Amino acid sequence: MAKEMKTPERLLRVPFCPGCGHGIFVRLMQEVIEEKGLSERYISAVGVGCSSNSIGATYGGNIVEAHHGRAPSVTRAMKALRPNCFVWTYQGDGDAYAIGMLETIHAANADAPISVFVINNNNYGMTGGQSAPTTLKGQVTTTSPYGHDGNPIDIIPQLMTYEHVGYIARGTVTSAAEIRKLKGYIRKAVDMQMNENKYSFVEILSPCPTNWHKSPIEACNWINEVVTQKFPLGEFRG
Ligand SMILES: Cc1ncc(C[n+]2csc(CCOP(=O)(O)OP(=O)(O)O)c2C)c(N)n1
Ligand code: SF4
Ligand SMILES: [Mg+2]
Repeated sequence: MAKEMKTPERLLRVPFCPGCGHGIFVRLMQEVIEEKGLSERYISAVGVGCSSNSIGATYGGNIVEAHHGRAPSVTRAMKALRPNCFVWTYQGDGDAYAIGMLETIHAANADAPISVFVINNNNYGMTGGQSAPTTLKGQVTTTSPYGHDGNPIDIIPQLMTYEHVGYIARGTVTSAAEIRKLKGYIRKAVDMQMNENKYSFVEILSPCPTNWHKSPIEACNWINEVVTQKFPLGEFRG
């Protein structure tokens, strides 16, 4: 029989929209933290965005809301003070690659022993679906009603230039198989920090059906057929 989660009722209270990928990530992270016996020994800094909604759903560890984009810097300080804790960020693509790009780059370049998890849903979800640095060329958003005319930024080729970075992967939540794969990436990111004292990074391509004006299934299909062309999935380091 599958192991029962200790906090299902709290997870059920997480206020994400139906079909959103955020809740799947929160669930996976909780499972991995439990599996690895880190329930009483983790600290995380959450970005400003729909990830902020998770704070009420997590338990046993210390969660802080970082200033917008600053979660990697906040967690670097946490790790320095609590080296035995698993320390991680949970950010959106706008948080990590727009206002927080500086922190994202410097934490990786410094090989800071933290784990960075970024939900990439190709827009600013929480504030109503504006264009983000990850918005695809031609994508319709509330700030690009005739189609976005910029080019999306893929952070992974940049992170790959830092030879010392321990683990880099991109997963998604569009099927049971992909979710299982993503859970493996999360486990490896945790291990890289806790066993090797090195930086790890996992980006998660995630549906935002509300702002994409798609059904959950259409949103997953769009990720599989279109988004992954620009943001390829897989393990790139580690
Ligand atoms: C300093 C500052 N600038 C702008 C905002 C408005 N704001 C709140 S969340 C957000 C972006 C959220 O997008 P993302 O990080 O991609 O997270 P998502 O909600 O899509 O998961 C912005 C711009 C803010 N709260 N603080
Ligand atoms: S607005 Fe988008 S990212 Fe935010 S909870 Fe709803 S579906 Fe998820
Ligand atoms: Mg986003």
